[in-house]
Amino acid sequence: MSSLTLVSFDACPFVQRAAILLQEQGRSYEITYIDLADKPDWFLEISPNGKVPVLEVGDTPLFESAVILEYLDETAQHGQLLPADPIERAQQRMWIAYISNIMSTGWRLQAAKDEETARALTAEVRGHLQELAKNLSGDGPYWGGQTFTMVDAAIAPILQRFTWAEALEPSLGLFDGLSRIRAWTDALLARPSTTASIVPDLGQRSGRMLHRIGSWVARGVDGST
Ligand SMILES: N[C@@H](CCC(=O)N[C@@H](CS)C(=O)NCC(=O)O)C(=O)O
Repeated sequence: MSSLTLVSFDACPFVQRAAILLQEQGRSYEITYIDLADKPDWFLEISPNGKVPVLEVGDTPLFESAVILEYLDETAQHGQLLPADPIERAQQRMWIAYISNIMSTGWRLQAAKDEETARALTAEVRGHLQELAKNLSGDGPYWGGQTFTMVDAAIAPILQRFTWAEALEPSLGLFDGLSRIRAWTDALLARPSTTASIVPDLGQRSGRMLHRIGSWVARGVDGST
């Protein structure tokens, strides 16, 4: 089996998707952290978009988090997450693509520099969460019911960031009236794979980083440390 190295920026939710799946699979892997503000040449050679994550499988670099998730699933020793049925597989892929769009909107919300923009983006995010709620399995706590799925691995990082944003600015009401999404979030954040997929204190560190870039949501954070 080839060695696995995840090229990471510690605050990146797209990297975290891959880390969650690696943790769920119990696979051993290395992490190499890079500074996105000063990307090393070796990284730009293996990442055409200049983005993390990259998963190095031996000497072969793979980029795009959703593709990395599928590679990891296809090479799992046991317990593949994507279903065998082609329609069900396609459905999980389509919701993962939908969630990737929410991640982009979610980042713009966290980084928004004024209240009006932050609230408009919150409304947009909440619309997407309502759409997801309509499609959540009835018997929870996960996307498909009792069993953790690829969709769960793909969404946990952004739901975690929404809880951090909500803690910084409760008036956003990101989860208001969305009890099923909140219960799903709680179940995902309680999984050891989610805890192990990030560096300790990432919530506080993200708050400080957002403060330093002028985020309205994080305006009250002490960004000095
Ligand atoms: N579609 C990509 C998005 C990855 C992405 O946006 N990564 C960000 C960090 S969270 C990045 O590397 N940004 C660096 C840049 O754009 O210069 C994926 O799913 O892997």
